[in-house]
Amino acid sequence: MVAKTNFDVGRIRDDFPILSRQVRPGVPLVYLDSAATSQKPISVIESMDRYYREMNANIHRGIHKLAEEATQAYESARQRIAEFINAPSPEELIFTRNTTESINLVANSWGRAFLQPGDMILLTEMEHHSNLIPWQLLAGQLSLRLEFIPVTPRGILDLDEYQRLLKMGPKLVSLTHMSNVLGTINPLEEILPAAKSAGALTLVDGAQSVPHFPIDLSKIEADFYAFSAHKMLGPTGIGILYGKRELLEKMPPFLGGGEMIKRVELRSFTANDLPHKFEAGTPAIAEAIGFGAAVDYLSGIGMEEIEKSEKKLTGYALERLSQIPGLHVLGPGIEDRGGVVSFYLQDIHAHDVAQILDSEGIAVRAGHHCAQPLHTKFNLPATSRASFYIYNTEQEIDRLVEGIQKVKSIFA
Ligand code: C6P
Repeated sequence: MVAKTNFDVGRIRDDFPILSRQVRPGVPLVYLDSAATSQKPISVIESMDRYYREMNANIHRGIHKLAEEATQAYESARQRIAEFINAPSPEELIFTRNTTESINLVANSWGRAFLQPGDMILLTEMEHHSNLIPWQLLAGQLSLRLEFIPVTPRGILDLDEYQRLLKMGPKLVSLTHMSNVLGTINPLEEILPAAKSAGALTLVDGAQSVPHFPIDLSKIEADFYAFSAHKMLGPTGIGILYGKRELLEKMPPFLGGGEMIKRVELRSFTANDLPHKFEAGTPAIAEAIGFGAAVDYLSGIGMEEIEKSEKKLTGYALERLSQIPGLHVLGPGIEDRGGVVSFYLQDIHAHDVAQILDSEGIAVRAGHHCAQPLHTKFNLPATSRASFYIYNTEQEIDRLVEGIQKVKSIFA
């Protein structure tokens, strides 16, 4: 049988109108900031436009035709996203605003209901602030204890230390699947079963993983899994919290209001069934529909193909960047990482690097990337970061390398 591949970067690029724009006259865009947010294909933009033009109505409430169509489109998106990550059922997927809100939901609902003073939450040193601050807030309010799996100088988790920390009996292990700074893909197949054996629940921050490689929740034994649409070709303002049904059933609602109730009296209410129990108020309907279109687009290409092509591109970037004297890349080798490459140049501030690259039309991120403790650990105030997605090419990496050479020549 001839191997079938839908991966044709030229064709893919044609689906993203923004990629053909110039940043300034004569300076074409090289977008290397997809870890911050990805660009959107026409199919996603059109799906939201169609909703507003043809079926705009509130959902789950009306009995008229438009309300019926809008509800169907919204729930069909949930169904397709559930299939995309092979979740047991769509009712275990809660629409939130983003990964940050998904984690805050768990901290505030599960955390407040089930944690006691002195209980321990185990995080890692490579977490994004979204998986740090909600726990710091809760720890302050409930007198919890926070511990951290250390990151080694190579940029991977110290799993021996993890085993030792597990003996302290954490109630929850919450960690990122892929670091937004180091690119490290954490070995969940080792980490999650060990947490379960130690009696801890697990939460995985999938903001940087779901967009880039296949996620199969029937194999990943996570109790909670969070991600955002906007990093995987979808719109901003919508994300997912997956939670195991038996946990979500036991958790109290996070926000109160319309939609999350079955019956209300003046002094009490009965919560709605899953997933509506956690979706108070009018949701982001157009955004959910756009999210559905985004997973359709990714599935049309195939997540295995996407993973393969990003590995190749990242390998190329690592090789080219390693040839630049004075440039240091953070994180492990290609075997343990995804398409995020943070780097620094000796004696040149990351913001200067990003600014000069921008003058060449190259969009990278500079700063601590919302992972300040990790930068402090590596003794760096900031790094520059190039991050890749399905529409990037080796020619764009070459432009990045030329841009960095220009930075060096200016500061020489
Ligand atoms: N990281 C970056 O440039 P939200 O903003 O809620 O959609 O995603 C938060 C988040 C959580 N975890 C990880 C690992 C992330 O990378 C992010 C978002 C962006 O790296 C914006 S700060």
